[in-house]
Amino acid sequence: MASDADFMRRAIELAEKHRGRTSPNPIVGCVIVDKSGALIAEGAHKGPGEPHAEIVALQRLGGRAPGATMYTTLEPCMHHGRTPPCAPAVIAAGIARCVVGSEDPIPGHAGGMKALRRAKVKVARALIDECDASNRGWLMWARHRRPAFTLKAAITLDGKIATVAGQSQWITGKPAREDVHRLRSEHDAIMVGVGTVLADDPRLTARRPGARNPVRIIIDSTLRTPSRAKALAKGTRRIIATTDAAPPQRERTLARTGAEIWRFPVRTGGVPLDHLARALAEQGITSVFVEGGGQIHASMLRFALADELVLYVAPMMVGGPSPSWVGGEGVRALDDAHRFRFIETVQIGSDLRIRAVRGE
Ligand code: AOF
Ligand code: ZN
Repeated sequence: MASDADFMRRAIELAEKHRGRTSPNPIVGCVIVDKSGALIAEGAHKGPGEPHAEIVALQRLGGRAPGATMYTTLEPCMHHGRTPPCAPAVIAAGIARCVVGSEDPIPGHAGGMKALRRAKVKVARALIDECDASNRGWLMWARHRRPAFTLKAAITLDGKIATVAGQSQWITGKPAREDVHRLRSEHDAIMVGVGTVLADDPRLTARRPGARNPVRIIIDSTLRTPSRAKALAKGTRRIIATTDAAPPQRERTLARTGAEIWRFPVRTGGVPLDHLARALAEQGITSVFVEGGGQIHASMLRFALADELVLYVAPMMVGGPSPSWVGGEGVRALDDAHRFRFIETVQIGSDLRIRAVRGE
């Protein structure tokens, strides 16, 4: 007999197929199981304006599923948004039991579980942590009105991103680099500092078959980005986040590339990343993949915006005073260290991928 967890795992799998394409909506999956324990319908949410996962699954059954159990990775909603509310449709279909993963944190959208109980639908929970993890970006955006940030770096065993002569291509092997392209396509935006643009001239695209390209963001407090930078090539939206200290002439030149120039008040330490995070959230950006360099990573830590780390570690060492992946002033006391908790280590080709989230 398959368990609640098994069916919820299938619902998460259905949701995952649409990762990177639903913002500013969550990814959501749903399965319906009849009284004999047979899976009779599946559904997933494809993006804004598209029907919610619960509705997709119910539609497969003509909107009727008397006595059945529904598994949904997110609490059925109670609001008229781009589409009608789900909880009343679940009740009307005759669902007897609804197993929910994440709670909906948006006031006005939530309340689905309560409405179901009131209508005598049994409500249970399963795989809450897994469902929450599947929508880390969206939950951060919904609760705190900022995107979730993932800091990425490809490093040597001694934590470096280049040799003393500045050589950095390539530290990690091809499989690890392909994995980066997958992660790029799963985030709403990619962000780098102008130092990285000047040093590597990255394209910041997700070069994978069928991949969707994220918004590109360059942090550049004085607008040193060359207008011919590859990261400014036409395609998806390009944002240069700068400060009032940047020369207006540079702004005019860069605006001609079609990039948006976002000016923020000058503060010590360059672009105020907390303001930027709020502004990005207002544009419906729920997840940002930060690819360095060391100054940006250091600032992300300082602004307490480093939610997750993805480090690709190559089995090599370069030694010497070459830069490590986090720059800045550094802390003096271990008590002031930024702490994380490992959530994964896997080998990809000959490299390791280490993932960690902010520790308590
Ligand atoms: C989704 N997909 O499968 C479920 C969602 O205005 P809308 O119609 O696009 O609704 C988006 C909100 O609906 C979303 O923020 C969340 O609170 C709720 N549930 N959303 O996009 C789904 N079940
Ligand atoms: Zn809904």
